[in-house]
Amino acid sequence: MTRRTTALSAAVALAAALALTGCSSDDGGPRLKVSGAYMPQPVMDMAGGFLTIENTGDTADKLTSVTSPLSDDVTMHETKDQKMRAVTSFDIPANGELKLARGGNHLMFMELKSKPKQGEKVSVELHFEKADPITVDLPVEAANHNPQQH
Ligand SMILES: [Cu+2]
Repeated sequence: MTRRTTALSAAVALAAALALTGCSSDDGGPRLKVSGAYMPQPVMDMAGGFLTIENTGDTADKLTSVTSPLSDDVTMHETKDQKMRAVTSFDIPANGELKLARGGNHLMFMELKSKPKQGEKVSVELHFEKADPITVDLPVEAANHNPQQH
């Protein structure tokens, strides 16, 4: 009885330890960090989203989907020859970054449930092939905001 209880509590402790370390990838997996996120204030019932995902891990990952309370229809777009095209994923290279910026890759929010104004925040959950999902708040900036021009 005592022995069994000990084994059980050891298993519970181990499970708790695993849960604690579950998000930080010391196992050589992708290590992702999001920066520079923003959404230009939407002028119609659609909006774009921009951010950079840095991967300091030795394993490549992919951004596979994006969800948000603002829209049930969030897609990933690339821009080629000034035309937007939906893609099923974006590559996040090992020891590299995925950059979503005006004129290039971006997130596309359709049929907005509300129209966020400058100064507000839009919550977005990023889903990856390997890494755990990351939730980020996109600050809403002026409609013509472009950090690259600063
Ligand atoms: Cu687009």
